Amino acid sequence: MATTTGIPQPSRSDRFTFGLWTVGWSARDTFGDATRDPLDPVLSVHRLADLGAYGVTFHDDDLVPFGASAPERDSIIARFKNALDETGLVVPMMTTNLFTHPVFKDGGFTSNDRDVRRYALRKVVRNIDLAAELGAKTYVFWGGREGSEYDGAKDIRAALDRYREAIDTLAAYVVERGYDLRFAIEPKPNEPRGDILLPTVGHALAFIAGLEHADMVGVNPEVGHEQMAGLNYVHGVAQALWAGKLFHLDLNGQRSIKFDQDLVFGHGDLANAFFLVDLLEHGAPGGGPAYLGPRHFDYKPSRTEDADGVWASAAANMRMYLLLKERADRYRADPEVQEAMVQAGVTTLGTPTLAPGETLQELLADRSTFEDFEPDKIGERGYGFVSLHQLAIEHLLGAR
Ligand code: GLT
Ligand code: MN
Ligand code: MN
Repeated sequence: MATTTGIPQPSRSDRFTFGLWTVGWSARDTFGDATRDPLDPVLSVHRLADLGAYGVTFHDDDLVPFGASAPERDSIIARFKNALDETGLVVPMMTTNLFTHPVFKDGGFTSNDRDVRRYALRKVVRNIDLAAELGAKTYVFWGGREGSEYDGAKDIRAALDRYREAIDTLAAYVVERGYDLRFAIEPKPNEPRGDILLPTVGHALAFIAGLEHADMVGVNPEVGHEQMAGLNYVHGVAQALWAGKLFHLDLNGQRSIKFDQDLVFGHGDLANAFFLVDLLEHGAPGGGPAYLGPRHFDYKPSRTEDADGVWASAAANMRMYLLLKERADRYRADPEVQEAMVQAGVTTLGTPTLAPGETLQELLADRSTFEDFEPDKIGERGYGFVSLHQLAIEHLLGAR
């Protein structure tokens, strides 16, 4: 919905969601103290609802402080549920904090200490029960502490065995309980560990293929995490879609290969963000949205921002997405773009290389594919990719 200022306003139907840990980050970093007070999750629910969000997501410890007693936990959850009822916000995704407490300094599922691994499973199971109760459909696993700094200190093959054991055990629990919940593994190359296991979308997909309940495990790719590895986020998301594994996603901004910035969506590589929105909104075969899940923001309001700045930055994520969606819609509808796509061959890549029913023997017998093929002549073709990209950028800049 556009206002008179031309800035689109989010509404529930846009399905924007935020982690409680995003707006709730009090901005403590490696070098400095917190610059903001902690936020009451109930306040966050109300503020996000006022801004037009659809839901919230959280780690167990974002809502219930680590070590709270059972009665404290019950009353915190009851108060939180009340806020959800008052606002109509939903909880489509939940996750576990297996990284803050010192006990997880060497990881949760893959700690060298077996007692820690057993405790990690218990912590997750308890929160999976809450996720099912709150109606979450996706349970995320971000293994930020699953990794190492020293190659001799971690047996990576054993660690992967333990990772698989944990996910298989938890998946079996979900199946046994009959919960309507799927798992999504979130890759990240490094930070906080020097090297994290399952560092990219590709690593995670390969890991998932070897799981007992592979069908219920997908990925939760984050913009900045792929970009920290120098990778193209749109490619990663596209491959996850291609594999039927894009169960959830974390939108934010990152400027090149450096520490995890968690900027507002689109405040990093804007052109990549444009093509991501284009893929999500128009990437289904034959057009239309390729991804139907929540548009989840996992960003951090920068340390420089005060309380007002927190909500302004939350709103900025949604505005960026909607602005990019508007731009992508116009890009797709532009006949010049459609013509440029034909010229570039973008549309013919969908045609199978072999004709229907054609065998390799028939290809070998087709002289036009080799004997009469003229590589020098065909090699002269220009693809016009730059012109097509220029049209995209002109749309992105609002010039068309
Ligand atoms: C953590 C991390 C995020 C993950 C969250 C899920 S928490 O802040 O930086 O990328 O998505 O555990
Ligand atoms: Mn994330
Ligand atoms: Mn991040």
